[in-house]
Amino acid sequence: MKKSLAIVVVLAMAVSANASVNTTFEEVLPTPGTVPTGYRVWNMMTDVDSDWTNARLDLILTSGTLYQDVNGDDLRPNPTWFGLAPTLEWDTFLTVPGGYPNIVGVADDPPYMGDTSITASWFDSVVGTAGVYKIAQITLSTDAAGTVSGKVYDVDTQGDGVLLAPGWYVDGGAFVPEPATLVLLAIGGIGALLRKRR
Ligand SMILES: [Ca+2]
Ligand SMILES: [Ca+2]
Repeated sequence: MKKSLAIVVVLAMAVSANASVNTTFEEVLPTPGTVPTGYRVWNMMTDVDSDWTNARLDLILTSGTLYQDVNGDDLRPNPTWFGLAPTLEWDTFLTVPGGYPNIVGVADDPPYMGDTSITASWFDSVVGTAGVYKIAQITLSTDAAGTVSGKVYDVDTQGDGVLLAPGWYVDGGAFVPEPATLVLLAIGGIGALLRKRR
């Protein structure tokens, strides 16, 4: 038990060493009836402690689809259009900390925002500050499953970037943390129990 606790401490230190960029996927719970039937909406959120610069995301679905609105494109839509095209609000898109209409560039091999995959790098040209920012909206069908990888960069992590950590995958139309993360969370719970018993 002591040995496994020591390993946990080492793991926790390794995680905190990379803590300047922390990226999570948070479900948006829209008013029922407003989101296209059979889909779940997620925000990709990044917590940076310096100017956000760019991100890379590779999301490959093996089943299900991404929702790409007929009136949308790869980038965040203009909210003034939502009155005319309400489902546009739930499009899958990339964005930047400044939100609409900040300049965002999309690059890579090739930039691709499709019905079953995202393989894209994106960036802004704005010098921002530390904070928690939405950098993508990803709308998944409830039968979506697949793999997720990527990196997020701020000024402090240029050159290396920070891997999406915890790791994530897609199942049941949801972003799910990798099992290794669940183990850490469980061990945190055990720690709390041990403290209580003292
Ligand atoms: Ca920036
Ligand atoms: Ca789209």
